[in-house]
Amino acid sequence: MNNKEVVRVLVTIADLLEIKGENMFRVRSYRNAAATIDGLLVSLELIAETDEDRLEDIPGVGKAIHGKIIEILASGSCALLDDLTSELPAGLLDMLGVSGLGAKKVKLFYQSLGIDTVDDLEEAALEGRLRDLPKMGEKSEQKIVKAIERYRRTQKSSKRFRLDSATAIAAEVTEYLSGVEGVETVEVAGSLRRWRESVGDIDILVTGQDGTAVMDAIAAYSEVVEVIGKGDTKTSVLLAVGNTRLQIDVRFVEGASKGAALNYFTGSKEHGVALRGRAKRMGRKLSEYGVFDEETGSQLAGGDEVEVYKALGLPYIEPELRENRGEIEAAEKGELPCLITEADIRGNLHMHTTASDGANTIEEMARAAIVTGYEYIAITDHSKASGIAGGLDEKELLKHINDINVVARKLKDEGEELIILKGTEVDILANGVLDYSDELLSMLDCVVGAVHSGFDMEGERMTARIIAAIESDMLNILAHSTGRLIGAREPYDMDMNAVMDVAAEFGVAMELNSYPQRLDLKDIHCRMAKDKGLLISIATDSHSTGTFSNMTYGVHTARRGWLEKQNILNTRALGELLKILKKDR
Ligand code: DGT
Ligand code: CA
Ligand code: CA
Repeated sequence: MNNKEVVRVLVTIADLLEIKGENMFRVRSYRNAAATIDGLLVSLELIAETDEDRLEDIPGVGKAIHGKIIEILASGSCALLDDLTSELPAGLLDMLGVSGLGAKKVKLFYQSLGIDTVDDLEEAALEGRLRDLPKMGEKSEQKIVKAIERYRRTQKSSKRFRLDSATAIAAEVTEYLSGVEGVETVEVAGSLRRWRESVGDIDILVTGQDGTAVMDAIAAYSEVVEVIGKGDTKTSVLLAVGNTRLQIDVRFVEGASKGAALNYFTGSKEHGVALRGRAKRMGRKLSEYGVFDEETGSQLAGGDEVEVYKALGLPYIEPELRENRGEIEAAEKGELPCLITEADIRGNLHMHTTASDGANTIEEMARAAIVTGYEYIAITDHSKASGIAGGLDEKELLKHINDINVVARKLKDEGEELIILKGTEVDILANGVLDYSDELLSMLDCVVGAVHSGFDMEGERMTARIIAAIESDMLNILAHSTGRLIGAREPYDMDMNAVMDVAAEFGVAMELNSYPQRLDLKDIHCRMAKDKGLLISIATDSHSTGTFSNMTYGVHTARRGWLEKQNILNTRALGELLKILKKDR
């Protein structure tokens, strides 16, 4: 249960209570709680895991709703919502999904005309039966018809899936298909192979002896809830994922076409179109079966993807670059970037411990870092303004520094080589001032700064706020700098170009946060940072030892942003890193 899902449940409760005609005071308390949680940057789930009582610190959330939140976090719903949904017609919830229709309008249509489905509402609007209701008219009827059309369209265009859940599901399906008799290779293609931040569906390419057996196998896969289409070489199925559906397209080709098919189905579509245009200009034809000489029809390549590019006069282009953003031109000139790999990563400069909102101690995080193979880490707990995240006040920070030293000494005595940097994730307050004094910040090795409040600030003010923080010259790294949560929260309004220019001037690195719901900086911003000569810190922002593995999402996003080893702060050897972090301090 992420915060957004909790918010959704609370808003639904408020809407249904209002439609039912409950006391407005009660309705409002649910709405207020939802709004507050929507603005939080810390994960309620994580707080609940470590210390449930801390949930009571959420400002403006009373005891009754506090109990509901715990219930929602534990079960995904709560008894009150279950009662409301069984009491009221299910179609009212669909009506609330039509944009422009809030609880007030839905209540009006339901109470006065008995309308309780989107279809009924559309009919009533088309027949002019809504216009005589209070505060309604012909114009508002037309608006509702339009909104319902839009609603139907978005219902159809299926939801996009986060990279981590798609990756996990693809791994299971791949393993399953690999076990089918006669199967030789199973490979993920499509946007997932390009490591896009979200994927529409999962594309899988299979080679082997018997295509029919593969098609039968995927249709019979235990997680499948619907077979959309099934042919000799292509089958599409839907899997149930939570309360939504994820499509899997499985294609079977002969080994002799594998490279070309992989190339075709990896996309992107735009990259494929550009490649086929290039082939044509060379008197060749590129299809999912191979590269062919247009005149003689003889096959020049097909089984191997590297050979496919070669037959088009190009070096191999990594999947992450295939977005038709200049990669073909760069390949032509021999100027493709030498992309960063996970093996280049030496450390991790953003993580939390039980001192603030993490689930593990300094020592546990350090030992997990040793297992991961890191040479250095920075412990960066929250500052005091992030009260809900257990942020440290000045006194607590001093003690924390001492605690880090104690762990560092203990590990050193054991012969471990991990270096633990003392850091903070300091809040950038609404006026751009950092949440600790310069004197205190100077005692730290690594100062990560971030915005944790006031996300709805107007663009010019937000830009000025972040620039002021950079100009304090106390920051080393600007963390998750747009605040977006993929599929859940829009980035805040900010002039990225201006912020990066100032960051370059003050030697501040930008973070690429590896949490699959953040991936912030995103690909095009990484590339912008590279062009401006900024360094990027690819960090996991871990709140527990289990999430160091998210580094892979950060690294692949960096690759989508054309980043190379030298563009990344945490590929540097310790000595060089420390020099960069010290600036002139
Ligand atoms: P997604 O699923 O929306 O995240 O994005 P993709 O890139 O995985 O797109 P998808 O699943 O529709 O198709 C997979 C690949 O197949 C796509 O990247 C390129 C190729 N492809 C699909 N449809 C077309 C098409 O109409 N024209 C061309 N040239 N290629 C296509
Ligand atoms: Ca796809
Ligand atoms: Ca597809």
